Amino acid sequence: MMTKTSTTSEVLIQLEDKYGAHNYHPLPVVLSKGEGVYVWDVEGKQYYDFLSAYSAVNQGHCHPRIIDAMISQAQTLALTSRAFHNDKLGTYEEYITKLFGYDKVLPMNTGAEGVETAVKLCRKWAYKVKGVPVNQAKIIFLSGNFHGRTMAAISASTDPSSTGGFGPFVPGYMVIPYNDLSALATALEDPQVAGFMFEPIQGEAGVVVPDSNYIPDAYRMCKEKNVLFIADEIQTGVGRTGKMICCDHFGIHPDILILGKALAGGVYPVAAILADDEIMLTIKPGEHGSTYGGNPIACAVALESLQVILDEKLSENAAELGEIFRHRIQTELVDKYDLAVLVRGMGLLNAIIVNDSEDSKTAWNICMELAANGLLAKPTHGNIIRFAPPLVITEEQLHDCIDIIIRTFKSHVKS
Ligand code: IF1
Repeated sequence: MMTKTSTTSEVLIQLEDKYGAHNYHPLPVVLSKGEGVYVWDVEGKQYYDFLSAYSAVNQGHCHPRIIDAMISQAQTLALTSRAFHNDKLGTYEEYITKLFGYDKVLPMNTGAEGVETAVKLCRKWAYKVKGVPVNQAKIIFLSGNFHGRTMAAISASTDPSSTGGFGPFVPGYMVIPYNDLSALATALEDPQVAGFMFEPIQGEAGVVVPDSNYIPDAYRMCKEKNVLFIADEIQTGVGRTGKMICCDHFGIHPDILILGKALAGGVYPVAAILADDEIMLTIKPGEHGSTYGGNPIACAVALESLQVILDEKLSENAAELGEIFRHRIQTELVDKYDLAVLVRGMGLLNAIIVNDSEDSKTAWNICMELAANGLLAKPTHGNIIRFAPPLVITEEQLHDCIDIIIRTFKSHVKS
């Protein structure tokens, strides 16, 4: 046996372990460089990135146009606060509202703040427009949801690791089973319900896709009860599922749309809450905001990030390559090897379900082997692996990646 020498990676991992809070358990890979679909670790090993920072890096790592936009804005004017106007905000606001078809946008920074904002906006609308008695508004959420880490977000969570030890929670929430229209019908009987917030595909739950009629039927039912249809497209939006937003697959226009992550191409925290005037204008000056929200760098970066999605036809690429991914994984892996039970997803947001229990280490072990073979992916639960490469991936690169995935699963079968 060779004596193990301490690598740069090990030293850096130990540093994080000693001085950083222990709120994560990452794969033991230390990345120091990224470009397009690739990242490199400190030892110089190259990987395909099949997590894309949880879909923040749809445009690929360090996209030159987005980086240029950020650098030139950073060198000119970075932050003014919203106490003053800035010369980038209005242009960006016009662009994003026209692109997604809304009257107004409210800019924030992180996804969780976007969710908080949507909750506040929905409640304000409930009291000012719908006529719900003060402090009585309720919002419906779905079991298995993930909306972020703040109190408003975790108060909706059904995952004990998100909620355990963090109570008391925000009141006024109803959580009903996912993909269950009769549960929704029952919940909507309550006249104090003001909103229905959902992820079109549940990411953390394991890339769970609802029945094809669920989103359109849920929308219609919410409309009948004058309940706001609030789509958290922080992960599914901006091209990831093969359309600009996932709701586009169903021809549905949410009352409130929350975007984040890839809205800024993975270089800056930018979130957007979009709604029409009847909803958005219920919040008056001084009633909501943030120091960094709508800052000039954020506006320049988000504008460029959206234009890159359109110019490079990244939604279309996600749709086409997603079909190839699921078809090859289905026919060459799932149909042939017991270890892979199922492949599911839309566009380039996909998951493979592994034949083992939720609390097993199998998905983690396969991800370790994938990393050794040059592909980074992340388990969600012990038996589900998410595959979400940057949308700039080419067909040739995707085939190379599918080969790696199939080869890794096969060799795991043998071990
Ligand atoms: C972490 C998951 C992904 C999100 C949706 C809001 C937010 C997220 C639909 C909050 C964030 C990330 C955050 C990351 C893990 C993660 C994640 F596995 F936990 F579920 F992506 F799939 N709505 N999701 O997916 O956005 O405040 O983070 O900007 O470690 O918490 P944020």
